[in-house]
Amino acid sequence: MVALVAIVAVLLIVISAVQTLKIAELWAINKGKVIYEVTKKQNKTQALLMLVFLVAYFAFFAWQVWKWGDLMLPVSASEHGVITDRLLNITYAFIIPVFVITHIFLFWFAYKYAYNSNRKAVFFSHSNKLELIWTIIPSIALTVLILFGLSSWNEIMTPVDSEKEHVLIEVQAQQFSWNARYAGTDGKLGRAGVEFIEGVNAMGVDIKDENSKDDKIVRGEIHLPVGVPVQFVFRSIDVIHSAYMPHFRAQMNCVPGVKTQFNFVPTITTEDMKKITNNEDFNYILLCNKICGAAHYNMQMDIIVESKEDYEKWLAEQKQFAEN
Ligand SMILES: [Cu+2]
Repeated sequence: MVALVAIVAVLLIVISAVQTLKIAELWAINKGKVIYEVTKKQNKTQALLMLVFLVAYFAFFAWQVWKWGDLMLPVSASEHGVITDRLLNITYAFIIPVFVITHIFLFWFAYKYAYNSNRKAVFFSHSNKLELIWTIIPSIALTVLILFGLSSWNEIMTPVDSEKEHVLIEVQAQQFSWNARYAGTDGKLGRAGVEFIEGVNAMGVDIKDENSKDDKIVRGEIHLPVGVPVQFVFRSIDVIHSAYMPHFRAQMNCVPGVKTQFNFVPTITTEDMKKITNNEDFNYILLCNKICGAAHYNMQMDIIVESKEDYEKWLAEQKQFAEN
């Protein structure tokens, strides 16, 4: 509320300042003072400022990279993450040179071609050659990016073959926590839905479904075996959330009434990632990446990637749904 009042106040101040300036201008024009003529000196200063801005702009850009570059994500910890990173790097390789070159031209030309009373403009209406160049080059670049993106998307989004060894986990989002359920020894998740939520059955698992009996509900953290495909199924019981696992380059919306899915193969254990990042406290996390309410910022769960043996030991310690 306070923020809203402050925004309205600032807006009103800006509007009244603009109006006052307008009145002052009209007043001056009315009195016969011509106030729109730009002097040669002003013209030169403005042109020079364009150059100053160009240099300051790139210096600020470089400073940011230097200052905060180490806050970027560490190496990808999933197989498909490597593909995603490669796609991102190829995109950067296209757009960063374009960004630098176009901005140099933009501000350099503003400086070079500042108004000069001795110069006459060239009349130049059309050039087929130029049109072809600036149509064909971006078309080729975009086609390469789109084709590469589509093939990466297909590789990433294809669900794990159910015949293949994999872990099946259902993640349920709610304001403001995550619940997870592992398919038991039958490899199947029992039916679940908001209509079955009752008391301790916070995930709304249907107790009557045979497939539910050996399912395992875990809280606080999920464990994943390294090198084994993990098939996630996402649900939400209230609003839209987004399950974001940045180190695995994975993100998927959790939508009420709809099941969404994502899969990845974890490639680096938590212990190894601690060494890679030189951070003893490192932990993989699952975050909500959709602003879903007041405690959205705190909606997270730890992910522990470990050897297959350790994972199986941990899973064996978790209670089956029927035992609860
Ligand atoms: Cu959320």
